[in-house]
Amino acid sequence: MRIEHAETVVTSPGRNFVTLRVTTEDGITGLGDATLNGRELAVEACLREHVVPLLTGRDAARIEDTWQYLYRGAYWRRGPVTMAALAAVDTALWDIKAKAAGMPLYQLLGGASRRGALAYGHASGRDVPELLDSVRAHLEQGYRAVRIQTGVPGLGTVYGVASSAADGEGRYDYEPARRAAGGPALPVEETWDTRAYLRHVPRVFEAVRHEFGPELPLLHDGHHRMTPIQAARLGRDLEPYDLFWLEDATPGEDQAALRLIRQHTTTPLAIGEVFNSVHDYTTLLTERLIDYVRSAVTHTGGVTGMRKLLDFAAVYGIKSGMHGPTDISPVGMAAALHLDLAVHNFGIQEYMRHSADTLEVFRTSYRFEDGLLHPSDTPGLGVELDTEAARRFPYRPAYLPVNRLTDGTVHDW
Ligand code: CS2
Ligand code: MG
Repeated sequence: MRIEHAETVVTSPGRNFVTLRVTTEDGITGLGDATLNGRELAVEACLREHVVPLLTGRDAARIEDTWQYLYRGAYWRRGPVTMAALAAVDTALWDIKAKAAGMPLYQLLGGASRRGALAYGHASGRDVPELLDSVRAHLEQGYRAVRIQTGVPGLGTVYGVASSAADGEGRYDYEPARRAAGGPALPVEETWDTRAYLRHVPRVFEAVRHEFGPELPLLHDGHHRMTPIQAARLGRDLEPYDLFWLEDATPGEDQAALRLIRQHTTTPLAIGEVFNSVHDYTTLLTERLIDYVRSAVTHTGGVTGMRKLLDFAAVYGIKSGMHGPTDISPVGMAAALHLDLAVHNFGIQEYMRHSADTLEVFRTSYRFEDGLLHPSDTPGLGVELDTEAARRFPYRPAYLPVNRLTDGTVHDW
């Protein structure tokens, strides 16, 4: 089953996506998500200029060999751009293999280990009343776990708060990558004050628990902003509210910092959405410093890369919590769902619902019912790309925000 053609498709139905489409000589096509929010064209160029020329003529069935060929053959290995490009090739080849076998991908990964993948949505509000309404709306949409984010008194726009009410389908418009108002495409700058945040968050969770009770799984994203001792304090202060996880409590590349946090709190920890290989996790996993790995198939070398990571995590009793914001395309989401269904050490799946325009470009078959996601039994990934629709949404450069402390110092966003 030789690869006859491979091409990148850049489209922007409300936000930018890069997709790789691979076609074999017998006309089977496979898709791979190569979206790296704010740096999309770097991955697209890596694919178009350096990777695609190596694919034509290769046997599409030799997935592991192609993964190793592109990973080791690049010489300059790892990193978000290289691993997103590799992910797109790998995912497309798994899509092709499953289509050729006439099976949904999860069947090739060992079959279903559960009925469906527990999903969590993004409840948010500029203040607590708005947040409580958002939690209610997510429960009405069928979510059985929700992430909790709010504004911080005294600060302007901060990470994680949807900018508008839900649309007719209950989808919230939250896309962090945007342009500064008017002028050239420059990152929007936000202001941050960790001490104000640390004072505020426990009150938020007290209000949510008071309103919704002790059972509802609640998650929170610290988004890389705290020092280890600040994260330790927040983890301890949130223990009465029994979180499902506290995510990105500190910038995860300082893996040893998690030792300090672990010493002070039993709040479960999740890290890894900005990681791109199993090597980013070595200390975190072998010392059991986290409870969930946050990587996405799209950023971690594809289905092959993600499976290697999850099998390594399973040895230490650590579960998956795959990244699933709207800047992971429906192709990347579908790939995650096939792994979610098959692996034993599944934890939870982030599921921000894509916009109507996005779903016009990417025709999906995965389902969200009774709080669970299922990839469907369509052969392959179960997603097709409508190139006509894709053409209607030309690329528009957009950057993720830059965060600054109140004194102007650049901080983690
Ligand atoms: C966030 C992401 O979903 C999450 O947990 O950390 O929304 C993240 O901010 C975006 O993926 C950045 O593009
Ligand atoms: Mg996050």
